[in-house]
Amino acid sequence: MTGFIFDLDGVIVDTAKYHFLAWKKLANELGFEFTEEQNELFKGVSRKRCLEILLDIGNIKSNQEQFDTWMVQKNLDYLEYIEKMNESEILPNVPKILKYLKEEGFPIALGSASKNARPILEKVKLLPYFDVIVDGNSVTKAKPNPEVFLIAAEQLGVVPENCIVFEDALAGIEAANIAGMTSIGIGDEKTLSKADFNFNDFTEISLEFIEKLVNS
Ligand code: B16
Ligand code: MG
Repeated sequence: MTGFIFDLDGVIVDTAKYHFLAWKKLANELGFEFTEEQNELFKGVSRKRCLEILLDIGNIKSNQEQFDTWMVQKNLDYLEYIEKMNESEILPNVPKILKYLKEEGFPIALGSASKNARPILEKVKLLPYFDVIVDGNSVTKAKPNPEVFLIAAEQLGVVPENCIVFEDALAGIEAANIAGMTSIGIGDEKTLSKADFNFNDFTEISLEFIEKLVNS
């Protein structure tokens, strides 16, 4: 049996823009600029690691209490943005693929670094498609460590070799490869050149391609 594992941010929805706005607000409050280009470094990276990188960019030193306060502040701002999300923010063709996989009886998991994954899936009404959710609340090691995908495979009851992972971040592609899974890069082919297959987005992925992949 083949199992399918989806990353969230950049694969199912574009929440990177909301992460960016919340990190930018914090950076500005701390007195420095944060650009969309720098935000690229944050994709697929845990919240804690993102704040460490942000503070490096701003050359800001902090004690543990300040660090924790800024983590909470950023998340509260981010939650305000995702509160307003709805189905219109699902990336093109994602529902069609999920529907097909569900109808064909394939087990489906989410494998995301985000601790907000479940409420986001609820907001965009995709939660019922997922048999398993492995997110930032259930893992201790960040991608490229394969932990998130290995737990997803185990919970799906599918051996890693039979799992297919959709990812938009290099660290995620590396995690899938280390796990021995088939990796499908969604986004810039140059950045994601380590993926087994590359597509700009789901509109380029046909049901025939998935069928072939499963039977190969
Ligand atoms: P949170 P993914 C990741 O989601 C984002 O790409 C990354 O920018 C973010 O820092 C991380 O989730 C943690 O998110 O602050 O909501 O726990 O791509 O792994 O689905
Ligand atoms: Mg992602």
